[in-house]
Amino acid sequence: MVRVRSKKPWEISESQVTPQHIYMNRRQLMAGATAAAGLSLLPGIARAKAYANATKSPYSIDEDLTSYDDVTGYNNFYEFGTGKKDPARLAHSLTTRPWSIKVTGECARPGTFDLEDLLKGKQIEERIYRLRCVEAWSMVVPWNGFPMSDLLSSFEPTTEARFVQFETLVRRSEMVGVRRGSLPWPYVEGLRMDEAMHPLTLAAVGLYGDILPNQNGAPIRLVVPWKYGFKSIKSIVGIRFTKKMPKTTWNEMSSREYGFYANVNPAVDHPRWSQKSERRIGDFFRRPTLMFNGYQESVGDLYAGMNLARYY
Ligand SMILES: Nc1nc2c(c(=O)[nH]1)N[C@H]1C(S)=C(S)[C@@H](COP(=O)(O)O)O[C@H]1N2
Ligand SMILES: [Mo]
Repeated sequence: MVRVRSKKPWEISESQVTPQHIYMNRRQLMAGATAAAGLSLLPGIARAKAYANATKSPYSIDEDLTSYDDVTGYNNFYEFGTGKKDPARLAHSLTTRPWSIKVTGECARPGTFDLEDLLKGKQIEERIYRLRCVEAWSMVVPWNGFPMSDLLSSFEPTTEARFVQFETLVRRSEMVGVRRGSLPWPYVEGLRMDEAMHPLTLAAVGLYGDILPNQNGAPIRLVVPWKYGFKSIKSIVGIRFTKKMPKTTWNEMSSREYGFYANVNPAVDHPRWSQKSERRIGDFFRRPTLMFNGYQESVGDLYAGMNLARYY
């Protein structure tokens, strides 16, 4: 398959990489827009992008990026509605500062941790990863974050910790989808410890060089690029180290359709549709889906000898 070499993020023009609200703001100001009273009094004109200087990660893939508008406009985040456009419309109501994460279970240093403290001194990387949804669409996103293993190891999980569960915030007053029902809240997800500690597993705090938009799981979410998107839980407030395989939302909803492992696998179909191909958002044609979403070389060993049709 011939692939056109894709542009590196730093070769893309500013209008493409700058989150739109900032870009618009800058443009308006450059045009000397004075209509909005007070706008010209904003200190420092446009806020600098939070992760503009993130180090480029060697774990990045070299593929065309999905546009900022698609990454932030076509989402799954049921706390803000079940439609793909709902989160972009409705997630602005979420307050993401201050933010804390409660860490419990099989670890030597449980406690409640302030996000600012957790981020202190962290080297933020840019990693271009695919996100592939179980509904057979995919995106290529320049995430900003750091290895989840960094965060997890700071709590000193014990040898009893075989799995880790993640939990999303539930705040009815700010989450219209929570008020409507549709899923049992909180949204929970989990990984086996070796999956969680794998260097590809990312604690994401930004995308396209800036902080995460609310609809993408602000202020901190998981990204597990070789698994279906539902594993990549958003707006995390709880982490629990467990001996036993933890409960996960979609597996509880329909275990026949959504397994705990949820590794991207073109050979194992969803009971209601094929997983052999996918449509990259922005493309017209479908493309063949790759084993482990193309990360086989990195993660294949984690599943050596496992029957992946049984442990889907
Ligand atoms: N808390 C929470 N996390 C979630 C979801 C959700 O509904 N609630 N949806 C999941 C699904 S199904 C997908 S495909 C991805 C989508 O991430 P994106 O909107 O950043 O592309 O988020 C996952 N994380
Ligand atoms: Mo998904």
